[in-house]
Amino acid sequence: MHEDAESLLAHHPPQKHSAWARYTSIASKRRFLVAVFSFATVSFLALGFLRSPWTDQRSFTPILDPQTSTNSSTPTVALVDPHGPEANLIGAPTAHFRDNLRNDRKYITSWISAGWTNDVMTYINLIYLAMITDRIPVIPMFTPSHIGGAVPPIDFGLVFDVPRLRKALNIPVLEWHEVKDRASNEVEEIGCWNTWEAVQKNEHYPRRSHVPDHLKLDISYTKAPSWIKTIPNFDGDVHSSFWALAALAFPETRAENLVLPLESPTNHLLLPPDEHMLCYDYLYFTCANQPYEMEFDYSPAWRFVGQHLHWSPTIEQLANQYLRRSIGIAEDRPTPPASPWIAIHVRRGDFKVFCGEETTGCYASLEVIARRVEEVKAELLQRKGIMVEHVIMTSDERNATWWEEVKGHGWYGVDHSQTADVLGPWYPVLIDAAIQSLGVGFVGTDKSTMSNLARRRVESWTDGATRIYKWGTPNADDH
Ligand SMILES: Nc1nc2c(ncn2[C@@H]2O[C@H](COP(=O)(O)OP(=O)(O)O)[C@@H](O)[C@H]2O)c(=O)[nH]1
Ligand SMILES: *[C@@H]1O[C@H](CO)[C@@H](O)[C@H](O)[C@H]1NC(C)=O
Ligand SMILES: *[C@@H]1O[C@H](CO)[C@@H](O)[C@H](O)[C@H]1NC(C)=O
Ligand SMILES: [Mg+2]
Repeated sequence: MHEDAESLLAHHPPQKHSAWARYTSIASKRRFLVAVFSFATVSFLALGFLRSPWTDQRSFTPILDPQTSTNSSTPTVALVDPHGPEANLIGAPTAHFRDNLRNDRKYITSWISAGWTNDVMTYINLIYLAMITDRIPVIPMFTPSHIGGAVPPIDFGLVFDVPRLRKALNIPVLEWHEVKDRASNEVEEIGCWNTWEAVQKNEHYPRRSHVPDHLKLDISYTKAPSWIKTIPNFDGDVHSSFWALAALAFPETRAENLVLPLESPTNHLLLPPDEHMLCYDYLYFTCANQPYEMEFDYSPAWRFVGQHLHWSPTIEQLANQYLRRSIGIAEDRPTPPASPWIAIHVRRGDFKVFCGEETTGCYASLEVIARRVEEVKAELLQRKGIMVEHVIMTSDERNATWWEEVKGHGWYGVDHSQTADVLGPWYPVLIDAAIQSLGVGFVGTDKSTMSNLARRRVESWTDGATRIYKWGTPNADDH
């Protein structure tokens, strides 16, 4: 047992009727059931009835869809994606998620809890952790943050092209609404790992998220061991390591690290971390080698997952339409290849908090940003022979005078005056994020994850030229 468990036991010696005693009795019942189940599985395997779930999932062979092959006179072969819901769930979404999980598959999930881009990165981390643990990622919805807390959630698959992702990664990828019926009011209990309390000392609870409320999950959390922390005993950082979290996904390390869980808030149950639908409270602060790793070229989460996460056709079409409208070409015509464009992202809004005492010279001036724009243009001309014709500004700045100055530089803005009313409050940010990533170059704001992901996309998708400008003091970007 890990030292945390020992010290916990020392402070709470097991007694009859204690929470620990109840917990160990639940855990041993579960172990008994697991033993029976494993015996059944082993005998099944021995008889050769069960193929390894991975042999048929890893190869991309078409499967005959039984529903469409019933007409024997016309042997229609429907292509069922072996990495999609049909091949990896029992059937249509069910009222209880457990009723839809296949016994020959293992799943993994997690929640989000920050700005939208941070949440995108968190789901990228979830999918990467799924890859190294050989589990199927089940991705929840996006919940709102900067766009207003009352805005309804939006599906991951509405924003990103999930079928394309599955094909690129060659693994199954599922969304929660495919597993559990969105309309279900059934509250379900589940045990999850609490990583947040293992990596920081200020908040004495697992990371908070609205996702479990939407999914109607009543979670009993088990505190993860402190050795998941990337920089041991360092209070200044809260990252955990992918492979430390992965170790907890396997039975031996899991068993060695079970400690008394927290009661689930609704039904007051104590549950060990689920082995079928493995779950962690929060994966934003997760890295392989160093904190905030997605800013670095080698980031495995970016290289193996993030770069393959493309916009859904809907979002990409909207971005192109808004872009054409902003440049002033007919919306239904393709962007002429002869008119290459680059995007800028100026992140302001709540970034004011980083300014502290610095008021007037904190945010970079447009002149400072223009230097980086010129660098990007020069690099594109020199390296690729591309003449940039249009510069598109995206920003959360609302000051109309500032936007006038943007136009004064000959740069275009994106007109979102109708977007939220016509399409919904999610769309200004989704369209802007797509526009930022689809040009031949990009200039973004230091410290912004939204800028960083745009930079990485432009680099990965078109080998484009990118710059990130620094800010915070009047001379921050002088170099
Ligand atoms: N529409 C729009 N919204 C933005 C822009 N920049 C920032 N925002 C809003 O501010 C949020 C910033 O949070 P996040 O996405 O986590 O990025 P970060 O805070 O810059 O790291 C975004 O999700 C948007 O809601 C922009 O250029 N356009
Ligand atoms: C079955 O195949 C026949 C012959 O092609 C066709 O006429 C019929 O409509 C099909 N029935 C169904 C239910 O698809
Ligand atoms: C708006 O922007 C202009 C130009 O950048 C600036 O001079 C002015 O102080 C800003 N107004 C506010 C209220 O921040
Ligand atoms: Mg953020």
